[in-house]
Amino acid sequence: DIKGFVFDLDGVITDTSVFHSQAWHQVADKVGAPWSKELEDGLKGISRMDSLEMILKAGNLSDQYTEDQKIALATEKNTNYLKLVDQMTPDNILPGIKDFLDDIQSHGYLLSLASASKNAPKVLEKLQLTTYFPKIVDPKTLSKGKPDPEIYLKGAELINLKPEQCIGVEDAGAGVESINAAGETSIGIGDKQILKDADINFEDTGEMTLTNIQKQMA
Ligand code: B16
Ligand code: MG
Repeated sequence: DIKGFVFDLDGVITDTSVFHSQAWHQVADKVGAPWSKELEDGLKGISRMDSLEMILKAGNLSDQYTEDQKIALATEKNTNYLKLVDQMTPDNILPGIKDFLDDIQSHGYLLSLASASKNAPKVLEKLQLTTYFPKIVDPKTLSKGKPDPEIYLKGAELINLKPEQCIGVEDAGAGVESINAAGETSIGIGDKQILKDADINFEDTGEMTLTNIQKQMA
């Protein structure tokens, strides 16, 4: 029986995935790495330093930068990203999410957050959703990022549930892989081609309701 939900943040609860992409695109242009839809999708759910590495690799530039220069590039990206986050309000919550959170909470499901983002607490604050997520996996404690199962296993552990009692919700291919490897039921939101391994697919957040989930699990 399902007793809890482990949520991704960027791209599921809010539209920050667009801000991440925008800020990374600037870095790619600066270093002269090619930007593509595949790269953009592949970066979703990937940690900050791993994302930078993917961008540099796309331009065969990985060995052109020292460790310190890489940290400087990642820091610059984060500064640009945080400027966008600073403008955020509860209007940046994706359609239907607030109602869905209220609905699952009133049905007694437990909730935790499995975001790769070190900025997750700040983003939740801007969205005024902090009270829904007393349990947040701290990405600093992870030895491996998505697609490794660690983050979704910790998300279940934080609410004292077994993975099979949890549904994980993701917008990223790497995230769906992580949920599946953790042994949870996966919901993929967005492009069905990219999220083909998800147990349940929704085109957008507005379609994600308890009734629609139950229909797809039957
Ligand atoms: P930060 P999620 C991920 O968050 C984003 O999808 C990804 O684009 C970003 O690089 C990563 O967080 C790290 O974020 O630089 O803020 O620590 O989708 O797992 O909520
Ligand atoms: Mg995401």
